[in-house]
Amino acid sequence: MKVVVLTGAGISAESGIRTFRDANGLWEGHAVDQVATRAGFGRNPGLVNRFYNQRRRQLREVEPNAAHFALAQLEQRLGDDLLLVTQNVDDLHERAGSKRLVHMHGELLKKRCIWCEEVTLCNPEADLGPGDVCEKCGREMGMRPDVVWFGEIPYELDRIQAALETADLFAAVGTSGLVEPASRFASKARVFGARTVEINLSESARAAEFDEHLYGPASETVPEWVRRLVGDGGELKVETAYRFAMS
Ligand code: BV8
Repeated sequence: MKVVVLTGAGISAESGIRTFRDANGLWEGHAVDQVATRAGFGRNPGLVNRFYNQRRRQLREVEPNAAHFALAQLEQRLGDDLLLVTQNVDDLHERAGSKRLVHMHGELLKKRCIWCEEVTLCNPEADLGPGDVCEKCGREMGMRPDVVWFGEIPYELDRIQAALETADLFAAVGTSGLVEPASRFASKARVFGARTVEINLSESARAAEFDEHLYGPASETVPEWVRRLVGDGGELKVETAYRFAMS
Protein backbone atom coordinates (compact mmCIF):
# COMPACT_ATOMS: atom_id res chain seq x y z
CA MET A 1 0.00 0.00 0.00
CA LYS A 2 1.45 3.39 -0.99
CA VAL A 3 0.87 6.18 1.52
CA VAL A 4 1.53 9.92 1.43
CA VAL A 5 1.32 11.87 4.69
CA LEU A 6 1.34 15.69 4.74
CA THR A 7 2.01 17.39 8.07
CA GLY A 8 1.57 20.98 9.18
CA ALA A 9 2.24 23.06 12.25
CA GLY A 10 -0.44 21.20 14.25
CA ILE A 11 1.73 18.07 14.56
CA SER A 12 4.38 20.09 16.41
CA ALA A 13 1.93 22.05 18.59
CA GLU A 14 2.08 19.59 21.51
CA SER A 15 5.87 19.72 21.37
CA GLY A 16 5.55 23.39 22.27
CA ILE A 17 6.05 24.97 18.82
CA ARG A 18 3.29 27.52 18.23
CA THR A 19 1.20 27.11 15.08
CA PHE A 20 0.70 29.87 12.57
CA ARG A 21 -2.98 30.53 12.72
CA ASP A 22 -4.22 29.40 16.08
CA ALA A 23 -5.04 32.04 18.69
CA ASN A 24 -1.48 33.05 19.62
CA GLY A 25 0.01 31.98 16.33
CA LEU A 26 3.52 32.62 15.17
CA TRP A 27 2.51 35.47 12.94
CA GLU A 28 1.38 37.43 16.01
CA GLY A 29 3.17 40.71 16.16
CA HIS A 30 4.60 40.12 12.72
CA ALA A 31 2.65 40.73 9.51
CA VAL A 32 3.30 37.87 7.10
CA ASP A 33 4.75 40.18 4.47
CA GLN A 34 7.22 41.51 7.07
CA VAL A 35 8.81 38.16 7.97
CA ALA A 36 7.85 35.50 5.40
CA THR A 37 8.38 37.16 2.01
CA ARG A 38 11.48 37.99 -0.03
CA ALA A 39 10.37 41.64 -0.09
CA GLY A 40 10.13 41.64 3.72
CA PHE A 41 13.67 40.28 3.93
CA GLY A 42 14.89 42.93 1.50
CA ARG A 43 13.25 45.69 3.54
CA ASN A 44 14.47 44.51 6.92
CA PRO A 45 16.83 41.50 6.95
CA GLY A 46 17.58 42.08 10.61
CA LEU A 47 13.93 41.68 11.64
CA VAL A 48 13.50 38.57 9.49
CA ASN A 49 16.69 36.99 10.80
CA ARG A 50 15.62 37.77 14.38
CA PHE A 51 12.21 36.10 13.72
CA TYR A 52 13.90 32.94 12.44
CA ASN A 53 16.74 33.00 14.98
CA GLN A 54 14.18 32.95 17.80
CA ARG A 55 12.43 29.94 16.18
CA ARG A 56 15.76 28.18 15.55
CA ARG A 57 16.80 28.67 19.18
CA GLN A 58 13.47 27.20 20.30
CA LEU A 59 14.34 23.91 18.52
CA ARG A 60 16.87 23.29 21.27
CA GLU A 61 14.11 23.37 23.89
CA VAL A 62 11.50 21.08 22.29
CA GLU A 63 11.22 17.36 21.62
CA PRO A 64 9.28 15.27 19.09
CA ASN A 65 5.92 14.03 20.40
CA ALA A 66 4.08 10.71 20.01
CA ALA A 67 2.70 11.77 16.63
CA HIS A 68 6.20 12.26 15.17
CA PHE A 69 7.33 8.89 16.56
CA ALA A 70 4.23 7.12 15.21
CA LEU A 71 4.96 8.36 11.66
CA ALA A 72 8.58 7.19 12.00
CA GLN A 73 7.22 3.78 13.05
CA LEU A 74 4.94 3.78 9.99
CA GLU A 75 8.00 4.41 7.80
CA GLN A 76 9.77 1.43 9.38
CA ARG A 77 6.78 -0.71 8.37
CA LEU A 78 6.17 0.75 4.88
CA GLY A 79 9.69 1.72 3.82
CA ASP A 80 9.70 3.22 0.31
CA ASP A 81 5.90 2.94 0.13
CA LEU A 82 5.59 5.92 2.49
CA LEU A 83 6.44 9.51 1.64
CA LEU A 84 6.22 12.05 4.47
CA VAL A 85 5.84 15.63 3.23
CA THR A 86 6.02 18.36 5.84
CA GLN A 87 5.19 22.05 5.61
CA ASN A 88 7.07 22.50 8.87
CA VAL A 89 10.57 23.91 9.04
CA ASP A 90 11.39 22.31 12.41
CA ASP A 91 13.51 19.15 12.74
CA LEU A 92 11.13 17.09 14.88
CA HIS A 93 10.32 14.47 12.23
CA GLU A 94 14.04 13.77 11.74
CA ARG A 95 14.65 13.60 15.46
CA ALA A 96 11.78 11.08 15.77
CA GLY A 97 13.54 8.89 13.15
CA SER A 98 11.77 9.75 9.87
CA LYS A 99 14.09 9.56 6.85
CA ARG A 100 11.86 9.52 3.73
CA LEU A 101 10.93 13.13 4.38
CA VAL A 102 10.40 16.19 2.18
CA HIS A 103 10.58 19.65 3.75
CA MET A 104 8.53 21.40 1.06
CA HIS A 105 8.80 24.77 2.86
CA GLY A 106 12.49 24.40 3.71
CA GLU A 107 14.26 24.01 7.05
CA LEU A 108 15.13 26.33 9.95
CA LEU A 109 18.50 24.58 10.32
CA LYS A 110 19.62 25.47 6.79
CA LYS A 111 20.70 28.82 5.35
CA ARG A 112 21.02 30.02 1.76
CA CYS A 113 23.25 32.65 0.11
CA ILE A 114 21.21 35.11 -1.96
CA TRP A 115 24.23 35.72 -4.20
CA CYS A 116 25.24 32.16 -5.20
CA GLU A 117 22.20 30.20 -3.87
CA GLU A 118 24.49 27.80 -1.94
CA VAL A 119 22.58 26.04 0.86
CA THR A 120 24.52 25.10 4.00
CA LEU A 121 23.69 23.92 7.50
CA CYS A 122 23.22 26.56 10.19
CA ASN A 123 25.27 26.39 13.35
CA PRO A 124 22.36 25.49 15.67
CA GLU A 125 24.11 27.30 18.51
CA ALA A 126 24.53 30.59 16.62
CA ASP A 127 22.15 33.20 15.19
CA LEU A 128 22.07 34.11 11.51
CA GLY A 129 22.99 37.73 10.79
CA PRO A 130 23.89 40.17 8.02
CA GLY A 131 27.60 39.76 8.79
CA ASP A 132 27.55 36.03 8.02
CA VAL A 133 29.85 35.13 5.13
CA CYS A 134 28.85 32.58 2.47
CA GLU A 135 31.08 29.50 2.79
CA LYS A 136 31.08 29.08 -1.00
CA CYS A 137 31.29 32.54 -2.62
CA GLY A 138 32.69 34.37 0.38
CA ARG A 139 30.27 37.28 0.12
CA GLU A 140 28.50 38.67 3.17
CA MET A 141 25.19 40.51 3.66
CA GLY A 142 23.41 37.73 1.79
CA MET A 143 22.69 34.83 4.13
CA ARG A 144 18.96 34.07 4.57
CA PRO A 145 17.08 31.21 6.20
CA ASP A 146 16.56 28.37 3.70
CA VAL A 147 12.79 28.47 4.12
CA VAL A 148 10.23 28.95 1.33
CA TRP A 149 8.52 32.32 1.72
CA PHE A 150 5.16 33.34 0.27
CA GLY A 151 5.51 33.87 -3.46
CA GLU A 152 8.43 31.41 -3.66
CA ILE A 153 8.14 27.91 -5.15
CA PRO A 154 8.14 25.07 -2.61
CA TYR A 155 10.78 22.33 -2.80
CA GLU A 156 10.43 18.91 -4.55
CA LEU A 157 6.96 19.49 -6.04
CA ASP A 158 7.65 16.99 -8.86
CA ARG A 159 8.54 14.26 -6.35
CA ILE A 160 5.42 15.05 -4.33
CA GLN A 161 3.20 15.06 -7.43
CA ALA A 162 4.53 11.66 -8.50
CA ALA A 163 3.78 10.25 -5.03
CA LEU A 164 0.25 11.72 -5.03
CA GLU A 165 -0.47 10.10 -8.41
CA THR A 166 0.35 6.62 -7.14
CA ALA A 167 -0.90 6.84 -3.54
CA ASP A 168 -3.55 4.45 -2.21
CA LEU A 169 -3.94 6.54 0.93
CA PHE A 170 -3.33 10.26 1.63
CA ALA A 171 -3.41 11.66 5.15
CA ALA A 172 -3.13 15.33 6.17
CA VAL A 173 -2.08 15.87 9.78
CA GLY A 174 -2.28 19.17 11.68
CA THR A 175 -2.76 21.58 8.81
CA SER A 176 -5.40 24.26 8.30
CA GLY A 177 -5.45 23.71 4.53
CA LEU A 178 -4.98 27.42 3.87
CA VAL A 179 -1.59 27.50 2.16
CA GLU A 180 -1.15 26.50 -1.48
CA PRO A 181 0.00 24.33 -3.13
CA ALA A 182 0.00 21.95 -0.10
CA SER A 183 -3.72 22.59 0.49
CA ARG A 184 -4.50 21.04 -2.90
CA PHE A 185 -2.71 17.73 -2.29
CA ALA A 186 -5.78 15.90 -0.92
CA SER A 187 -7.94 16.70 -3.94
CA LYS A 188 -5.03 15.79 -6.25
CA ALA A 189 -4.53 12.41 -4.59
CA ARG A 190 -8.26 11.74 -4.73
CA VAL A 191 -8.38 12.37 -8.48
CA PHE A 192 -5.84 9.57 -8.86
CA GLY A 193 -7.90 7.21 -6.73
CA ALA A 194 -6.44 7.59 -3.25
CA ARG A 195 -8.51 7.37 -0.10
CA THR A 196 -8.04 10.57 1.93
CA VAL A 197 -8.11 11.08 5.70
CA GLU A 198 -7.88 14.33 7.65
CA ILE A 199 -6.26 14.03 11.09
CA ASN A 200 -6.59 17.37 12.86
CA LEU A 201 -7.69 19.10 16.05
CA SER A 202 -10.82 20.29 14.25
CA GLU A 203 -12.22 20.61 10.74
CA SER A 204 -9.82 22.31 8.35
CA ALA A 205 -10.76 24.57 5.46
CA ARG A 206 -10.48 21.52 3.18
CA ALA A 207 -12.42 19.01 5.33
CA ALA A 208 -14.96 18.33 2.57
CA GLU A 209 -12.14 16.99 0.35
CA PHE A 210 -11.44 14.09 2.70
CA ASP A 211 -13.19 10.70 2.78
CA GLU A 212 -12.59 10.27 6.50
CA HIS A 213 -11.85 12.53 9.48
CA LEU A 214 -10.09 11.91 12.78
CA TYR A 215 -10.28 14.82 15.19
CA GLY A 216 -8.32 15.27 18.41
CA PRO A 217 -4.76 16.04 19.53
CA ALA A 218 -2.22 14.60 17.09
CA SER A 219 -0.28 12.92 19.90
CA GLU A 220 -3.37 10.71 20.41
CA THR A 221 -4.95 10.43 16.95
CA VAL A 222 -1.80 9.74 14.90
CA PRO A 223 -0.49 6.83 17.02
CA GLU A 224 -4.01 5.32 17.01
CA TRP A 225 -4.28 5.73 13.23
CA VAL A 226 -0.87 4.11 12.70
CA ARG A 227 -1.66 1.30 15.15
CA ARG A 228 -4.81 0.37 13.24
CA LEU A 229 -3.06 0.76 9.86
CA VAL A 230 -0.06 -1.36 10.79
CA GLY A 231 -2.13 -3.76 12.88
CA ASP A 232 -0.36 -6.12 15.24
CA GLY A 233 2.53 -6.42 12.81
CA GLY A 234 0.48 -8.66 10.52
CA GLU A 235 0.02 -8.20 6.80
CA LEU A 236 -0.79 -4.59 5.96
CA LYS A 237 -3.93 -4.45 3.85
CA VAL A 238 -5.50 -1.47 2.14
CA GLU A 239 -8.91 -2.48 3.50
CA THR A 240 -7.39 -2.35 6.99
CA ALA A 241 -6.88 1.33 6.46
CA TYR A 242 -10.27 1.73 4.87
CA ARG A 243 -12.06 -0.28 7.58
CA PHE A 244 -10.38 1.80 10.30
CA ALA A 245 -11.00 4.99 8.39
CA MET A 246 -14.68 4.04 8.03
CA SER A 247 -15.13 3.75 11.80
C1 BV8 B 1 3.56 29.43 -4.28
C2 BV8 B 1 7.79 28.62 5.63
C3 BV8 B 1 3.76 29.61 -6.64
C4 BV8 B 1 8.24 29.83 6.35
C5 BV8 B 1 5.49 28.88 4.86
C6 BV8 B 1 -2.61 35.64 -2.87
C7 BV8 B 1 -1.54 36.48 -2.80
C8 BV8 B 1 -0.22 35.99 -2.73
C9 BV8 B 1 0.01 34.62 -2.74
C10 BV8 B 1 -1.08 33.78 -2.79
C11 BV8 B 1 -2.39 34.27 -2.86
N1 BV8 B 1 -3.21 33.21 -2.90
C12 BV8 B 1 -2.50 32.08 -2.85
C13 BV8 B 1 -1.20 32.39 -2.82
C14 BV8 B 1 -0.08 31.43 -2.76
C15 BV8 B 1 0.46 31.36 -1.33
C16 BV8 B 1 -0.64 31.03 -0.36
O1 BV8 B 1 -1.12 29.91 -0.31
N2 BV8 B 1 -1.06 32.04 0.44
C17 BV8 B 1 -2.14 31.79 1.38
C18 BV8 B 1 -1.79 32.39 2.73
C19 BV8 B 1 -3.40 32.40 0.78
N3 BV8 B 1 1.42 30.28 -1.36
C20 BV8 B 1 2.70 30.52 -1.69
O2 BV8 B 1 3.14 31.63 -1.90
C21 BV8 B 1 3.56 29.29 -1.87
N4 BV8 B 1 4.24 29.39 -3.13
O3 BV8 B 1 2.35 29.37 -4.35
O4 BV8 B 1 4.41 29.55 -5.37
C22 BV8 B 1 3.92 28.29 -7.31
C23 BV8 B 1 3.49 27.12 -6.67
C24 BV8 B 1 3.64 25.93 -7.33
C25 BV8 B 1 4.21 25.88 -8.58
C26 BV8 B 1 4.66 27.04 -9.22
C27 BV8 B 1 4.50 28.26 -8.57
C28 BV8 B 1 4.61 29.20 -0.77
C29 BV8 B 1 3.93 28.99 0.56
C30 BV8 B 1 4.99 28.69 1.62
C31 BV8 B 1 4.99 29.79 2.65
N5 BV8 B 1 5.88 29.40 3.74
N6 BV8 B 1 6.35 28.49 5.80
C32 BV8 B 1 8.02 29.70 7.81
O5 BV8 B 1 7.70 28.61 8.31
O6 BV8 B 1 8.20 30.73 8.49
S1 BV8 B 1 3.85 28.67 5.12
C33 BV8 B 1 3.47 28.30 6.71
O7 BV8 B 1 2.09 27.97 6.69
C34 BV8 B 1 4.14 27.08 7.33
O8 BV8 B 1 4.89 26.31 6.43
C35 BV8 B 1 2.93 26.27 7.79
O9 BV8 B 1 3.22 24.95 7.92
C36 BV8 B 1 2.05 26.56 6.65
C37 BV8 B 1 0.66 26.10 6.66
O10 BV8 B 1 0.13 26.34 7.90
P1 BV8 B 1 -0.26 25.05 8.76
O11 BV8 B 1 0.92 24.16 8.85
O12 BV8 B 1 -1.50 24.48 8.21
O13 BV8 B 1 -0.43 25.71 10.17
P2 BV8 B 1 -1.73 26.48 10.70
O14 BV8 B 1 -1.38 27.20 11.94
O15 BV8 B 1 -2.34 27.23 9.55
O16 BV8 B 1 -2.75 25.29 11.06
C38 BV8 B 1 -2.45 24.43 12.13
C39 BV8 B 1 -3.52 23.37 12.13
O17 BV8 B 1 -3.19 22.42 13.13
C40 BV8 B 1 -4.89 23.91 12.46
O18 BV8 B 1 -5.84 23.35 11.56
C41 BV8 B 1 -5.16 23.42 13.89
O19 BV8 B 1 -6.52 23.09 14.10
C42 BV8 B 1 -4.32 22.16 13.93
N7 BV8 B 1 -3.81 21.83 15.26
C43 BV8 B 1 -3.41 22.67 16.24
N8 BV8 B 1 -3.00 21.95 17.32
C44 BV8 B 1 -3.14 20.64 17.00
C45 BV8 B 1 -3.65 20.55 15.69
N9 BV8 B 1 -3.91 19.37 15.09
C46 BV8 B 1 -3.66 18.24 15.79
N10 BV8 B 1 -3.17 18.24 17.04
C47 BV8 B 1 -2.90 19.41 17.67
N11 BV8 B 1 -2.43 19.38 18.94
